[in-house]
Amino acid sequence: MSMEKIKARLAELRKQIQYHNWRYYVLDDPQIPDSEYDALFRELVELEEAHPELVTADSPTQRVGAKPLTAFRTVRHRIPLSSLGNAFTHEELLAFNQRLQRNLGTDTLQYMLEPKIDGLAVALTYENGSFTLGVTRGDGIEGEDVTLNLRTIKSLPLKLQGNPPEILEVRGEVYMPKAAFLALNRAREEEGAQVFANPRNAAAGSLRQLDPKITASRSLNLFVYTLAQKSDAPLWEQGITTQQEALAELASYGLPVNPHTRLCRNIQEAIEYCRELEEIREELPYEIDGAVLKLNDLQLQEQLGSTARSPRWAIAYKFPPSQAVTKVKDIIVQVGRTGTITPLAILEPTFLAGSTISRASLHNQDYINDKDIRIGDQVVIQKAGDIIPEIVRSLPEKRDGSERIFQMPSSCPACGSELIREPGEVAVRCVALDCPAQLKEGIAHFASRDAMNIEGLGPKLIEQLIDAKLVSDPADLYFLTSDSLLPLERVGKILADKLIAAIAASKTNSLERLIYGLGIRHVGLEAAKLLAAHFQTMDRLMAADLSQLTAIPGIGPQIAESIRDFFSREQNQHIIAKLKKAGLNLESGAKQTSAGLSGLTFVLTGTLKSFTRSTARSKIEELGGKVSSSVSKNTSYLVVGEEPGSKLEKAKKLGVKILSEEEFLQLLEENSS
Ligand code: 3BD
Repeated sequence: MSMEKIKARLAELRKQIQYHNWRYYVLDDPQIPDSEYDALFRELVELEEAHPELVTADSPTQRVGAKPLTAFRTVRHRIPLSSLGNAFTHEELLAFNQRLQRNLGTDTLQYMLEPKIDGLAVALTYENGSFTLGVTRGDGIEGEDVTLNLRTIKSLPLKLQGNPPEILEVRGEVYMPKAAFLALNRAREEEGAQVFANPRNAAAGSLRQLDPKITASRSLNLFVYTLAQKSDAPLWEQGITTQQEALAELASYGLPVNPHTRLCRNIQEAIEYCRELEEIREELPYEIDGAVLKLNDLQLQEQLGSTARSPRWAIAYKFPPSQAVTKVKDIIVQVGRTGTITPLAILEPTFLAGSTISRASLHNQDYINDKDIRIGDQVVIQKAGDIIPEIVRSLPEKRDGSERIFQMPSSCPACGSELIREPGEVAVRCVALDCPAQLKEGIAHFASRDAMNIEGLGPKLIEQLIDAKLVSDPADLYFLTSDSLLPLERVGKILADKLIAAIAASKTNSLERLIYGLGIRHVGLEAAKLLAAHFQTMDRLMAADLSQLTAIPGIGPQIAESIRDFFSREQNQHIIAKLKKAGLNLESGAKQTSAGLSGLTFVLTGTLKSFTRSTARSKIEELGGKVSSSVSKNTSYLVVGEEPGSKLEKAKKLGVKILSEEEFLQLLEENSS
């Protein structure tokens, strides 16, 4: 074959494959059998292999890049991405319409309706018809460059059809189809990996992979809904005067536009269509959580403009929570950190509004009695705010006599001590000071992210530590040695060293983290911050009386009472004394927050033993320092972990000070008390 012929054949094959991709992935209406498509694709691959110099970036063979990225680049959006106001009832939609009619002085407003895809917003740029940039929404101002991952989405054309302009920017939603989500979670469960809570999280996790090969294996899909920019002139000067025409234009380029969009001539039609969409919601192969109403006329859109956050001409109608019927297989009780005993319904796993529900809190005996929920009952479930599963009501008419009435136990399921119900409270609690279940929850809370953030100290390990009697309060953690951990099952030298290092690193945490970590009833993160800022030291907090506590704005009598109660217990005073002895930071104050590391810029390289990059970063930032990703002459310190990268060389060349992990820990310690 002559070179001319080869080029012509390549062009022809690419064009045909692009066309059939579009028929298959965008229109869902293939024109040729898979075998024929495969033959075309194979021919293209072979011809490109024989002539690698003729491979183009927008060739259909080039969806999955060769090597993984090391990080995503941050990109500023040329045109920011807005947010969207919400409506939860039809009345709110009528009010929205009235507001627009009043503002525009007309009573004939048409709306374009689109299903609201429960995915992730992205901005796509095409230059001269080729896909060149794809960025996540991020905060609307800046996002991450996920071009390589988006290229793996089969319905996303690498090359546009028709006569695309020099620059085209479109926005849309990346999502994971329900079936792909269920299959992915099934596979992850088998591998023992963490399952995703819903398709949206799965889509986010898949789009955030540094290796496009992983993204490619995740069956992501896409719908576009905004023509943000076509060349430089306003759209209506280019013959596009409505959202409907904009969507048609997008479709004409071969981009995937949702087939369930509809023009409604007035708000009544729009509301009716919202109802229809809700009816077909379950049958759709992807999750939608509502409908988006957009004023169809682009010039009227322009006239209305936007508030600081969102356009005045559009609104998202959110479906009311969807419900399902399932069976209560069992009711168990859990012991919380403060000894509260909560009953929990174990349900026949059911897929509802984006995730599989297998348990729902029943709160207390009164709640169970009021709703007459029995073990074995069929019940109606829904997700409150679309997140927290709850039982709406039981279906007594479905009973067959085998159901059992549940009664809260009179003794603690973990330690056997008698449970009490304080006057005026619905909750039943275990007040045993040495209840292992409470201790376990208490330590887990102490180690949690917002508290002392001890990495690697998960529920399993905590249980082992308590069972082995190595730990009977949080302060005991700081007296553990690597050797004392070795007898524990599945704990080797490396893990033990890592854990001890992570525990030691937490000694320098801020006072507010420690106060929060103590798990004083009613003292959340906010209250802990107030207390640390006000008292500055643990000693002063411990000595404070009720009136001193309630004098702080934001600390009410209930919190104050609870703090007094906590510190009046001898056992807790003993724990604080042990923490002091272990050398924990028990002070806050100006020195720590402002001076500390302020003015210093750190760069991290290699793997740190004591914590992950993000924890190291937050520690530096907590002390007022900055973290940068690249070494320059302005870098104050390069912190070097194991297997450092090229940054080490660069730092040496520039004469930047280099810190080992140990030196870095020491620096943190010195600057935090
Ligand atoms: C959809 C804004 C406007 C162009 C602003 C009117 C808020 C996510 O199917 N139209 C749609 C969908 C989302 C949209 C707009 N049309 N904005 C739209 C949208 N058919 N989901 N969104 N977004 C996209 C957001 N995302 C994350 C955090 C905050 N806001």
